[in-house]
This record gives sequence, structure tokens and C-alpha cells, in this order.
Amino acid sequence: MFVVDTPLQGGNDMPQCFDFKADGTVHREHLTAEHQQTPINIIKNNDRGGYTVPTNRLYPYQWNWDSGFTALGIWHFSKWRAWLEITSLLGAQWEDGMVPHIIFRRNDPDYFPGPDVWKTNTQPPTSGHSQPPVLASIVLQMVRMGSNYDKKKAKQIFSRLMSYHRWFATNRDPLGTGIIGIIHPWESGRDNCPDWDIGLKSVDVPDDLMHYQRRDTSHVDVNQRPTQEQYDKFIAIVEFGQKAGWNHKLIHNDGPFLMADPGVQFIFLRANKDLFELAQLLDFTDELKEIQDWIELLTKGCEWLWNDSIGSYCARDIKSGTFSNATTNASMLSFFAGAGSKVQKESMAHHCNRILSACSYGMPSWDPQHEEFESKRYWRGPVWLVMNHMIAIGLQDSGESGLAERIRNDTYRLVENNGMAEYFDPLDGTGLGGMNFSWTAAIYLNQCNDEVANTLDTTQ
Ligand code: 9WN
Repeated sequence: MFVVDTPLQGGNDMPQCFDFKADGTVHREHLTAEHQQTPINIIKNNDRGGYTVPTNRLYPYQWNWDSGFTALGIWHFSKWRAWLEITSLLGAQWEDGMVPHIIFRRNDPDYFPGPDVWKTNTQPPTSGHSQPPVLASIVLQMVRMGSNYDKKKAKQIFSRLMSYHRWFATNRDPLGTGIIGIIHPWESGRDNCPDWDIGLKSVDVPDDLMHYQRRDTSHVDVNQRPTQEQYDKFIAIVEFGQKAGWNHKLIHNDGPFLMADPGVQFIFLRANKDLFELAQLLDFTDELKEIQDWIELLTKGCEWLWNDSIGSYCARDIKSGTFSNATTNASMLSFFAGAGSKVQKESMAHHCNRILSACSYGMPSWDPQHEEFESKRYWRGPVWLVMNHMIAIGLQDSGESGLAERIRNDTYRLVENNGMAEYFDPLDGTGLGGMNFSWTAAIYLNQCNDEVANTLDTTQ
């Protein structure tokens, strides 16, 4: 058992299903219907009919990886609705296979930039790039937990998952290097992480940049969001893509931003391993070779992200080769991907231990011992539970069960003490950003149910 030295604070209306024993270890009580009700209610309240928004007002549309994780949570109380979340997302897949990062089913002035800025000319209207490709991993998890019904559902969408991965492999790595490039910080899902400051330096904001008004800062404290300078650059990249008619080959070659993200790289490698297992389970044998080739290439590509000067996987600018120099929660996904040699894995486990010792709640999105750490500003420090979910799976798979348990316990403590926030301060646990957040509720629900299932397994 991992020993946690931060006392519980209590003070919110979530029942706590764990407690601390005199020896300092954490013991969970049985999961009750009451524990599940709060997250279920949150997800249901964010249901907009066939798809779920991340939270009311701040994010009024369907987001790609949010819907994936949310489906995983929904699966525990409604199987058909969980599959609907995934099929509705895939319903917005572009003809070339891309699954966009936002789907705009109705126009909503609460969010900027909306469909009239992206101008993708798709039906339904969407944004113009993608997000971390977690779908195949989510689908495999639902199939593993489920029955023939889930297998049948997965079979129906398998070819769409294939074309999504084919799109990523060819459009985000057109030269076949095994290194996936993202064309906008939003494509990483870790929007304002200091990693992207490197690539954003060379993004010029044109004098005639569209005049716009941010909406995010009218919902959330400005200090918990990206800066205005970053936002101008985000919009400048969108303008470039829109003027390029969202031609992704052109954007990859000539666009203002192109960086390799350990998050997307590792998530995509893992997603391909999961897609391979899915193909085997569902009897799609013709596809195995193509997936295996992606796995081999991506595994090689990971080497380019190894920053020897700090002994960690880091983001890297594809054009200049410049490395970021901090270990993030995305670096920690190397375990999820199964990447690296024995020595590299030991080094990553060392960083994991060091970082967790430096904060009360893991896993922070930026190294707390790095000068640019900001405990409350979005992806420059705070903890995000979807990242915790994948990091814990990776650590467990790699035999680092003590570290995995620390991460899972921190997820419970954060939610049960501070509510279902969008993200959390790793130093004091404060819930930040939007509240009543779908993916936070979903991860909590999944983790609780997962634990019950595992307990049942071992007692049978
Ligand atoms: C831009 C919805 C999304 C998440 C991202 C998170 C944030 C959007 C924004 O919210 O990004 O995509 O406007 O800030 O960074 O990971 O998918 O929850």
C-alpha cells in the first residue's frame, strides 16, 4: 500500500469511499450507489441528446477525447448510451478519416472559436484538426469489460477506427519517420503547456488577425486560462489552416507550428497496440499487418523524443529539433505506450517518484521543480484526471504498482475532497476551471467500478 501523508480535508458533499488507517495506508470502503450517483448526475446533466458536452457553457460542444473518456464512464450505467457517444463522435469523421477535435451541432455564443471561424465546410460543422487518438483504447476497454453486445458494437465501428489511425499515420507523419507532429497546441489537448512555447515563438500574429472576443475568461478566472498572447497565436494558426482549406499535407509542410508531443505519440502507439488486440478479438485478420507496421514505426519514433540531458521523454520542435526540458504528465505516458529501454524506464520511474514527492496530488502537468511551474494555470501545472487514468494503467502494466496506486488514490482524494472539477492544483488540491466536468466524473466512475471488478476477480 502506498502511504499518503496528506490528511483528508472533507468539506464537500461527495461521500468518501476511502479512509486512512493508523499505519498511514489508504483503505477503500465498498463502493455504494451513493458514490456513483454524483458522477452519473453530472454526466446526465451534460447530455445534449446523443452526445455529452464537457461542461455546461464553458464547453458547449462535443469534444473528441472528452467523448472517448466520457463513454467509458457512461458504460458503467448505460451500455447503449456509451456506444452512442462513440458513434455520434465517429458520425462527424471526415471523408479522409480524420476525427475532428470539436463537433459543432448547434451554434453557441458561449464558446470561441465557433464554426464560423473554422469554416471547414463539413456536415456537421467541425474544427479543422484532431485531438489525442484515445478512441481505440477506450473501445478495447469496453469490449474487454463487456459481452457479445459490446463486441458487436465494436465490430460495427472497427473500419472507422482503422481509417482514423490511417489518417493520423499519413497526415501527421507524411514522411514515415515514426514521429507524429501536431499542427496546433489544441491538437495535443494540453493547450498552453510550456512545451508549446518553443513552437509558438515562431508563430507570427499578423497585423490583420481577425478581431475576436474570448469567451473562456468570462466563465473561468483569467489566471487559470491561457494568456492573451497565447490565444492570439492559437487563432493565427487556425486562420492559417482555414486559408489553406484545411489541406493537411500543406499545413504539415508549410504551417506555422509543428511539434512532436510525447502525449500524442504515446497515446497513438498505445492505441495501435490496442487496435491490434481489438482486430484479433474481432477477427479482422487482414488489418493486422498494417497495424503492426504502425506499431514498429512509432516505437522507433519515440527515440527521437528522448532528451538525454534530463533523462526523460520531452516535446520537441520538428522544424528546429529544439527540445523542451521538463517532465510532464505526457512524458509519463511512456509507460502507457510501453516505450523505452530498461534504463529509460528506470529513469522515468525515478522522475515519477521525484515529482510525486514534490506535490500533494499527482500527476502535475508540469514538473513542480521547474521554474515555469504554475500550480493553477491550466496545463502549466494542474492535475488532469484523464491523464492520471492513462498514467496509472501504464505504471500498473509496467510493474510499477506502488506508483500506480499513488496516482489512483490521488484521483479519489481530489474528487472526493474537491468535487468534479476540470483540473486541480497539485499543491493544495483546489478544483479549478469548469465544474461538474464530464470526463472527471467518468474517470472517477470508471476507477471505482474497475476496482470493484478487480476485487471480485481476486475473491472468486
Ligand atoms: C480547446 C474540452 C477541452 C479539452 C482540452 C482542454 C480544453 C479547449 C479550450 O478543453 O481545450 O480544445 O478551449 O480550452 O485543454 O484538452 O478537450 O474539455
